[in-house]
Amino acid sequence: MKWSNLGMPANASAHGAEIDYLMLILHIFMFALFIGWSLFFLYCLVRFRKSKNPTASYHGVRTHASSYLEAGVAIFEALLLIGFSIPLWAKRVQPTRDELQNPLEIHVVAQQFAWLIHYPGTDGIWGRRDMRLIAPTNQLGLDRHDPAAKDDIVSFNELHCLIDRPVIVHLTTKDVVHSFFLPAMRVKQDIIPGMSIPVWFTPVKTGDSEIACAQLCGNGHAAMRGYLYVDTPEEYAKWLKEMQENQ
Ligand SMILES: [Cu+2]
Repeated sequence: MKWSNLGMPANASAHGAEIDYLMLILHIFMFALFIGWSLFFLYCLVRFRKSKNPTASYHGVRTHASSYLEAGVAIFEALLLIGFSIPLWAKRVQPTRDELQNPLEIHVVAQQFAWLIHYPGTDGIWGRRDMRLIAPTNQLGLDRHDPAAKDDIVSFNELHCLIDRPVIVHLTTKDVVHSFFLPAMRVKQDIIPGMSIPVWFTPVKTGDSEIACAQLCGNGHAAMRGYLYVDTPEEYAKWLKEMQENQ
């Protein structure tokens, strides 16, 4: 673990280094702000101490300097938001065609307190899901009578993907708000009831890492832990075969 990772596990995604860089810059700026405001605070303690200021000032400042300063700060922050943050966010959520060559698409359904992971199988079509079919043995409510569902794979807390192949995860929830967090991939996205929200990343290192829920979603929140496996093509094929036999 590098100090510049700020406590995060080693990055394993193509875009992660940029996120880490941004986080580092943000922390440096925050540290500079902290030092600046602390010095200002100390200055005020000395400058306006009681012994030198026995009576309060009832008129306060007589110039508009502070108003102009505040307007300047507001304009600067608006420029940062419009000129920097929004384009950066657009770049993150709207991948280019090159970035998403032949993506692996997966549905992840969050529930209290687990991750249900639904692969469309060889036909590439997700089978029908119906909440009336939800049962202890079918937590996803997958309709196995639907022809598209015949080859579907449902995995519990285990997400397998392939090295160097972009992944799009479509996030939904069965109950409350959860947040899909892949620390090693530098991906975190809230999951909102009634919405399907996509996130994407390209894994560049094989190995396993954690899937965490990053929204306090109930008393079992801390146990809502899954595993992300970045496989070689051989490992992935082997896992798929095992899963197909056990569905
Ligand atoms: Cu949760």
